[in-house]
Amino acid sequence: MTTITHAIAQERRLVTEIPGPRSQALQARKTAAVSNGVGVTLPIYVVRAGGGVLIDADGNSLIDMGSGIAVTTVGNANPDVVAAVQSQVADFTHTCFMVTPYAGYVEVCEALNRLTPGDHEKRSALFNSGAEAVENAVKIARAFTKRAAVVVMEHGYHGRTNLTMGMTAKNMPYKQSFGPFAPEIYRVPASYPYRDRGLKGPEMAEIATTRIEREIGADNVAAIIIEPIQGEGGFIVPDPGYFAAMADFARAHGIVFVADEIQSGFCRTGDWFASEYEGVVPDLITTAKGIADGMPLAAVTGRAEMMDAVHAGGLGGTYGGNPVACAAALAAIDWMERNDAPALAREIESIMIPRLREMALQFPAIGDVRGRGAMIAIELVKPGTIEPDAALAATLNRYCHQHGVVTLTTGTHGNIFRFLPPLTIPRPLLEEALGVLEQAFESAAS
Ligand code: PLZ
Repeated sequence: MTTITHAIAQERRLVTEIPGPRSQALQARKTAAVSNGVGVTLPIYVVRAGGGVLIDADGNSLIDMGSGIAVTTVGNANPDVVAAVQSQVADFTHTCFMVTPYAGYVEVCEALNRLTPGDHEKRSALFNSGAEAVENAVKIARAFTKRAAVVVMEHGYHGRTNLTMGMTAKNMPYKQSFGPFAPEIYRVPASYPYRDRGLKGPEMAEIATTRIEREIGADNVAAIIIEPIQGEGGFIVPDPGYFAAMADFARAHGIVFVADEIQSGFCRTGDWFASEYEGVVPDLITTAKGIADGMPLAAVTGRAEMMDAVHAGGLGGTYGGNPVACAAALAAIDWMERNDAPALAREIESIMIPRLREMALQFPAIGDVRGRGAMIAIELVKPGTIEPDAALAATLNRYCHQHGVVTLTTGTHGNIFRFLPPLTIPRPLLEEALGVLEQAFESAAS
């Protein structure tokens, strides 16, 4: 990997049990002060982070295999981002771009228009969160097409606001007791190669598009919204041809094709955007997470005629494209370009996939190894079947946490063990994390 210097020692070092006494005390305060609705995966309270590690309040140093859910792609507190944020925050913190604008917002939009797939004329608009970007993509598609229906996928995830909850597939924990949801949202089959019983990408697309024609009517559809690699649904990489066939169908019927690249974008999968893998040029693309190294920023980027179909004043919000978040994004994007971040992601894939395939030979509970770049997962099943084993995912997760590796699970069935390391993670730490996972399997088997 390219040599990256780190301010924090890049090591796994446990000096207390996990969580330690200071984290436990903070967790007790959390229980007393924070809504029970806000869950915590691993209650170690972080005081510093960078490279590939998180340091907690007890002085433990844990390997970060989650990047705060695919956010700190350029490394937590990346020094270039820190410098840009410090400089901006000293100049001004906020004006509201809709009241008195500033250059940083325009520069982020220019960068998005340049970096997203396709060389057609584009425009962008900035928001605060991924869910907000998805909502705005729907607003834009409806304004452009003058149609109402929105098509989403089985296993899809798009956020926790009312519209995006309705667009999200999984009930618990995202939707339970929070309805009613917005109307005109329709769900069709996604391509899930491990579970599609041999059906190929184009065949799955045929099933999905036939459903759209029969049950909704293609002429009523404003937008088809797909994650090129599904994130919360289980790191599902569609079978070749599915994603492109869905884009072709949209184009043939005047439907706006939206790629939700909030988790897969910004070099995470070994390309700048995962849509590029199949050469698909989405009409609109939603981004967030990796765009600004953790500062809240999200965007919709797309065809000028679609983005400009909205009346002036129809898009916005008090904080969208905050100047500090924009400064962070410009520094993060610059870092990605200078360090060939897609190549860093591909290097992580080349280390992880062979090692996980080896483990799959040894541990029959690993039913599938998949993913691209630094977005990699294993699907856990009851050996000899494809029956999901969520309990094993939870057991392995606990083992990794207790041994100083921050790991995450995902998936509609909760049985996917996923890896989203920062691209700055030193190679030996990555290998050490995989070693801990191997021990977790051994410990679960004994
Ligand atoms: N679209 C594809 O992955 C966020 C959600 C974690 P926000 N994924 C992590 C959780 O439990 O809330 C996500 C995504 C895709 C949209 C979103 C929503 O982005 O920034 O969380 O609103």
